[in-house]
Amino acid sequence: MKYILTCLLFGLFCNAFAETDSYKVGDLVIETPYSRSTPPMAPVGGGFMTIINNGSKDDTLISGTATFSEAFEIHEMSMKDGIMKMAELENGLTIPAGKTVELKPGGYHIMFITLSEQLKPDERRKATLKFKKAGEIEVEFVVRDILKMDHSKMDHSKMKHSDMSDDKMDHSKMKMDHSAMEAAKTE
Ligand SMILES: [Cu+2]
Repeated sequence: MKYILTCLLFGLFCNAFAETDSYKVGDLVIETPYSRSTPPMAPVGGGFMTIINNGSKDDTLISGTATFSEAFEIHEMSMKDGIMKMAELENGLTIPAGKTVELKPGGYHIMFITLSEQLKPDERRKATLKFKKAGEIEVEFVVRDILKMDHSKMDHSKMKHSDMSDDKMDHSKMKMDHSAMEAAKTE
């Protein structure tokens, strides 16, 4: 009864909780793959998930393919000297033995480059993840409405907006994520 009441009070949280998707491949568990909705004609989209390695050996997310984009890249976003930078992880993303790695906005993420279709809220999009040891697995990315996202989890404190002026932005690397950033600005 308490649980139900809590759910009524925190409808949003419970809703997200109920949508947990979980996939297993080898010693890995992939939880809640999701993507952020994109505006029409946006060239790129971002993909996020949690990867748990229950094995005794490290594994690596080396590549993947998506049914809705030309390329699938593994990226890292980080703050360096007050500047947001995004770079492809050319050797893939290591999932250490016994550890959990989270792909989330502002950190590691999948970049779907040259989208062949718009990512609309609540739709699901298929993609295949390739791991060095565990092999391949097809997962579905649930598209979350970027306008309804939980901002408390996005850690805005680390995004210094004053530092994001055009002259300081590393355009060579940031260009690809502009669609997402523009969408965020309209909130
Ligand atoms: Cu990226």
